[in-house]
Amino acid sequence: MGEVEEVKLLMTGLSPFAGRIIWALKLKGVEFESVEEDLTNKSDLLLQSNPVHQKIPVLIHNGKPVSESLVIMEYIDEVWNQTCPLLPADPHQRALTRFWAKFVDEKVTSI
Ligand SMILES: N[C@@H](CCC(=O)N[C@@H](CS)C(=O)NCC(=O)O)C(=O)O
Repeated sequence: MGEVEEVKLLMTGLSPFAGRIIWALKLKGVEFESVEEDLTNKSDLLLQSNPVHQKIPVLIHNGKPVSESLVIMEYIDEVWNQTCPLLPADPHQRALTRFWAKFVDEKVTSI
């Protein structure tokens, strides 16, 4: 992409949901700014960017927020599509990947 991009990630260092976004951005070679959130005292930026869940991670790309880590992963894959695809090309393999990602998330959050 030619234009200057602003990519900001609202996160905490311990969050596995934020961790997967950092992993994806690094794999794609996308430069980004990490903004560490205090979840006991959420910033106005977080509350405005993710008013529904008020959770990290939130990716803010050129001022536009995207929430929910699996949604963010697919956004990253669609925007920075020149390198290192995150999902397989085959539709059935993609479906299986999404199935297991959802399964893991449901297990992690049900602990
Ligand atoms: N389904 C969300 C889960 C994100 C999540 O649970 N984030 C936690 C930190 S690991 C959070 O922000 N918790 C703050 C709260 O629940 O108020 C995703 O995949 O992004």
